[in-house]
Parts: sequence; C-alpha cells; structure tokens
Amino acid sequence: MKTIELSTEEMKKILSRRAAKINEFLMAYMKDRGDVPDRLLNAMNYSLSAGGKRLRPVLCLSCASHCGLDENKAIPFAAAIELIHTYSLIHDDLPAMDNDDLRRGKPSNHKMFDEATAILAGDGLLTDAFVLAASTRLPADVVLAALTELGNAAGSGGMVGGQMLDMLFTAKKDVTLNEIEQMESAKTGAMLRSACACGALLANADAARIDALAEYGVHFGRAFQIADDILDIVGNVEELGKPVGSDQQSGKNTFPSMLGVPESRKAAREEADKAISALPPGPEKAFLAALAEYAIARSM
Ligand code: GRG
Repeated sequence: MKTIELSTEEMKKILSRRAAKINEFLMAYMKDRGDVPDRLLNAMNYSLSAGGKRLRPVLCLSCASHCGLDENKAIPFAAAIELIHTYSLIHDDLPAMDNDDLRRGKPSNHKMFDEATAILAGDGLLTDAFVLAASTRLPADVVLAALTELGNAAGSGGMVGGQMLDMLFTAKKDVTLNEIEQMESAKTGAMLRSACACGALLANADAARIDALAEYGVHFGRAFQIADDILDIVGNVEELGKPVGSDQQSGKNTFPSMLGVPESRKAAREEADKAISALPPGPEKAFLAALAEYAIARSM
C-alpha cells in the first residue's frame, strides 16, 4: 500500500469543486446555441447533464495544474473531453452496440428520444468538441498538440477502434486475456490516458513529464476498467447506473469473467499502485494518487 496524503473526503471535495467548474462551463456553453435545432440540443443536454462524474475533465485540469498551468485556462479543453466521453456513452448504449436502456441511472438517450436523435446527439457532441477544444486560449502550437493527442485517443486507433474490438470479441469464443487488455486499453483507457496527457501538453510540460502523466493515465484506466467490470458482477444498480450483470448477459469477456473476482481485485490494486508510482513530483500528486485509490475503492 502506498501512503496517500489526502483523505478520501478531501479528495472528493476537490473532485466536486472541479466537476462543478466543468458543469458551470458546459451549461453556459450549451445555453448559447441558437443555431442548434431544439430537439437535438435537448438530446445533447439530456445526456450531458445526466450526472456524470466528470473524471476525464478533472484529470485534465489536475494534470495541467500539476505541470504549472492555471487550471482555469484548460477548462474549455477539459469540457470538450467530456463532450466526447458523453457522445461515446450515447452511442455505446444504442441497440446496434450494447443495447442498454439505462445510463447514469436514467433512460439512455435513444430510449428518452429515439435512435436517430441519439445518433445525431452523439455526432453533434463529438464534432462540437473539436471546435470547443480549439477555442482554448493558449498558444496555438500547444493547443494543436493537445488536439492531435485527443483526436488520436478518441479515433479509430483509440476509443472507436476499441469499441470495434469489443464488438468482435463479444462474438468470439476463445478470447485471451491479452486481447481483453488490448480492447479495454483502447476503449476506455485511451481517453483517460489522453485526458492526463492533454493536461500536461496544455501546460507545455517537458516530454518526460507528459510521458509520466500519460503512464499514470494508462494504469488509472486499467484500474478503473477492472473495477467497473468487477462492479458489473458484485455491484448494485445505484453504483452502476445500469442493471448488474449486463456484461455476462451480453456474453462479454472481462477480467473478472476470465480471472474471477478475487484475482481481478488484485489486478485492480496493482494497476492503481502502478498509477501512483508513475506520478512525477508536483502540487497535484496527492490528489491524483487519491483519485486512483477512489477508482478502485468501489470494487474492493
Ligand atoms: C461508441 C465509439 C464508442 C465508444 C464507446 C467508453 C465506451 C466506448 C464505452 C463505455 C462502456 C463502458 C460502460 C465501459 C466501462 C468503463 C466506463 C467508460 C464507464 C463510464 O465512465 P464513467 O464512470 O462515466 O466515467 P460517468 O457516467 O461518470 O461519466
């Protein structure tokens, strides 16, 4: 066990304060959108305001601050990451993908609206995200580097590719643990890793620091995903925001379905420890370490 210098309570306070900043920014951004048809705007707003934890934007702000940038300067970029995350959840729930009726404890977007509207809401969020991220008021080369990083993580070599592998592996009988790791590191891990890397890039940090925070993000992502998969087996609907056992029902192979819950808990613990060990020194070390603990605490 590593020494954590921030209590869970203190960490949660900082997490909520940062999530509130992101929420406030997103509300203002989504309010002033006279160009968007009402139904589309309502569908985008519905999922954006459904109560997400804002983990990715918070990681981005914290990593930016860890590298010496005033985190407020990174808010538009961090909010754009949440737009992409929200799009991915809307599309993930569609009948052609995971076919989930519930998300964040509420009817999924296509259940609340309809399939075509949900597809367009996702498309709108994804595309608008890049315009919003590009509006970040920092030097253009720095914003461009972060945009490239984010596009790669969200795109076909990252999250979208991971989702493709997920669909392919769900139908496949003899999936290996390596394949599951590869799929999860792209599907869930890429965006978490990228949120950290983008924070460091926006702060114009040196390469070693960007790599170290990206490494933290990789292990954070693995710990987070394994914890989520464990919760799908041992959690409850309140924690999950969707019915328990959906992975098993849809024939998904996950860490706990292949290794069992106790081994998976060990793996999640190891990944959280690796995330914490990767952290370079700086003002956010205690917060980022406590956040990695929080990512697995729900599943232990
Ligand atoms: C459809 C292109 C496309 C991609 C979908 C992210 C993703 C890829 C699917 C999500 C599937 C899933 C439930 C994975 C488990 C881990 C995860 C990403 C959980 C949701 O993230 P949280 O817990 O969600 O940060 P909130 O609701 O807090 O924003």
